[in-house]
Amino acid sequence: MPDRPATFADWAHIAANELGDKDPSALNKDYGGIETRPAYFASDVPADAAAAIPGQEPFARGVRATMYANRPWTIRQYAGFSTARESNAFYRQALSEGQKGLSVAFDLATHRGYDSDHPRVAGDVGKAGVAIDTVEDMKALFAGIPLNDVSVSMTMNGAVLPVLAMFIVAAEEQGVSQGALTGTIQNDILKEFMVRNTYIYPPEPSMRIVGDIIAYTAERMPRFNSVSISGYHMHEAGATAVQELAYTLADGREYVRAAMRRGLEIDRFAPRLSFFFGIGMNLFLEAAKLRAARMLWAGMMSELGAKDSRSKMLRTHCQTSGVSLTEQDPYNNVVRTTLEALAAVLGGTQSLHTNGFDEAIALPSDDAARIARNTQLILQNESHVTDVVDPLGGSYYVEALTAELVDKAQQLIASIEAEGGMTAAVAAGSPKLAIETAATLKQARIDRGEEVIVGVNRYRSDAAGRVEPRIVDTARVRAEQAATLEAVRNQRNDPECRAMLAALREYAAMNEGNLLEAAVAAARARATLGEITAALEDVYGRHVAETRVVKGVYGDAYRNDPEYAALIDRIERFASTSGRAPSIYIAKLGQDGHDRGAKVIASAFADVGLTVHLGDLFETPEEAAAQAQSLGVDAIGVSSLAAGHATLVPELMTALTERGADEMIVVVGGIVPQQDQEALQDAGVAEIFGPGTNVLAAAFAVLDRIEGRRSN
Ligand code: 2CP
Repeated sequence: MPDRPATFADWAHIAANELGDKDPSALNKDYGGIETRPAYFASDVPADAAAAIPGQEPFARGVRATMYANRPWTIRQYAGFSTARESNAFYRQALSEGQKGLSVAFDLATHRGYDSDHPRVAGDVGKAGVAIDTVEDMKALFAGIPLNDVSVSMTMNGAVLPVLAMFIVAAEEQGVSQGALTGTIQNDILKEFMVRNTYIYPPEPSMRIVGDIIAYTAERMPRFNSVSISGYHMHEAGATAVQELAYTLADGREYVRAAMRRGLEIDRFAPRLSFFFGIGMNLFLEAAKLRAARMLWAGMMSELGAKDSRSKMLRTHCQTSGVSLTEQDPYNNVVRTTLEALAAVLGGTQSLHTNGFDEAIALPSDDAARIARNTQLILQNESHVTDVVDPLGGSYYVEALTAELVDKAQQLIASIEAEGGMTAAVAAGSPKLAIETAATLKQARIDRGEEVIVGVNRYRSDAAGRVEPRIVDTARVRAEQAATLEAVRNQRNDPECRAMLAALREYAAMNEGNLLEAAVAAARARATLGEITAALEDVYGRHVAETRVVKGVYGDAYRNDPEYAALIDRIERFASTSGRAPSIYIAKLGQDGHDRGAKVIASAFADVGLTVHLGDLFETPEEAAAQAQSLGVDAIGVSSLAAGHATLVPELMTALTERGADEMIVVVGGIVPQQDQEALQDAGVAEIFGPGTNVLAAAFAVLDRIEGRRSN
């Protein structure tokens, strides 16, 4: 028997035989500021890890002593599309097939507080979620689903007041009191300003709304989770694990402080704060991330004065990563999702969504949704991963990784604190820029093949299967919603409804009362989602984000690359013959706030020498056409992730023609299903760049088009 535990040096000595001249550090990996070695030993495990017990602070090994051995995680699939009636049928089917909780996806118009008949949302209704305009829609959404029994999560941030109010009223009219409701509202506005972009009001009044909801639910809805503090969207926007941890927990601290400032006692509301993380393909890193998150939160809450152990428990939902899914060879996504789900489970999640394999293209089809759900059922019922609590506990590597993540995240959290906390950092834009830098760097690594994606930048197959995505007919959904809206407006007691909206406006203007309480009264009087939102908009205004683009990151990653040099050279030649660089206007149309793709393209195109103008979010086609024309650009690049392109891009082409600007080249990048591609090409779109497109290749193609037009 050896007389002491092995060390890395012992291993390096043995490994030298296999490494030849190579130093062992050549096998190290960098996971966004976390450097791993190829082997770990007992000496790498911090002393406190050996003493950790599941269910005990700081909860590295899980928030419950028995975890899945006693109760498995909740299978909670995020879903919703087109009308409330169709989504309701989908939910009922899912519950009958083994799903345990509901998670509602709202459409883009609802997120941004517009009724379905508002002119700004022509391309957005029923896209990426279900359209909800009134209490009648909410009642239809949950018809036949007992709300005192099934827990319901609602992903809503901007229009959180009307949506939660309508949920409360719909339950009340189903005979379920608000005190009996179980579930979660996302209500995490800070990350909206950072990455997700479905904000409505400016940060300060938005934080008041979060506080009002925390206060209201703490008093009247004790089983309801008041915030789902979300790192998922940061993960999807390209954040490193350390960034996701630090920014999410710093957001959490900000909400706690906001609630405490208004006089709430921490242990009254903190047990009902919950979390939400994204889970990508780095299996052990992602599992360690959840362990680290729990340790960080327990420490943070103790510092803030929490005494109740439940206040210090980080309970979380997880979702497998949408951006890890590929349009190419889509059945590979089943494998990816399974691995990510395993990471979430090994990390100790409370609730989980697994993506459908066709979600890189559109909303999941029935088949994809069933397989996604079955992935979790198989993990729970066949894999035996639920039998033992925290099976990774004590792994030299995972324990060391957990400690390293805690350490690095703490450093970043301290730097946010030095900036004045997360609200100040968000206002200054530093976390957003840091995430965009990480995303651009990652894109460059993928484009250069340093990060392998099977079926995309390596091992491509011509035999790869195709999928038939679910298509939502926006025009039909919009017409149905408009009819219901009209009926509700005709049947309600108008003076009463107006009085309730006036009271809501008054609460906001005078900074008194509870806005959720006033919104519930307005919803009961059948005020619509758009009217409730507009009442507050009268007081608070609508937030317009400043658009900034990361510089130099893509270019630095490509230094000395011959293809990159050839592109730069070609652009320089263009500039010297034309007297100016080729130019492009990057547009986001409609209410789709996913701007990662637009930002990465804008940044990379600017680095290669194009003149790039990044448009504001949420433009109408007419607004984008006018902007592009006034800037005199050669091309418009539309970035589309939520399917509005089918309506909005043809409208853009018409607007350009009407303005006499139809020589402008239009390209579209993002998620464009095969079915839509032909229609867009017929409308005059020059190029369509799907997910996984190499950015340099896209730049060459755009340049070809611009130069081709000039030589014609
Ligand atoms: C749990 N329980 C147990 C055990 N484990 N009891 C005994 N032994 C155990 N081992 C109890 C809990 O205490 C709880 O009861 C009940 O069982 C349910 O467990 P839970 O762990 O609270 O699970 P949950 O009800 O599913 O809640 C999970 C979360 C919640 C994370 C706390 O916030 C949640 O469901 N979040 C989902 C968020 C979501 O769906 N987001 C969608 C994002 P008590 O309650 O009585 O204590 S969509 C994302 C898209 C991409 C977007 O944002 O755009």
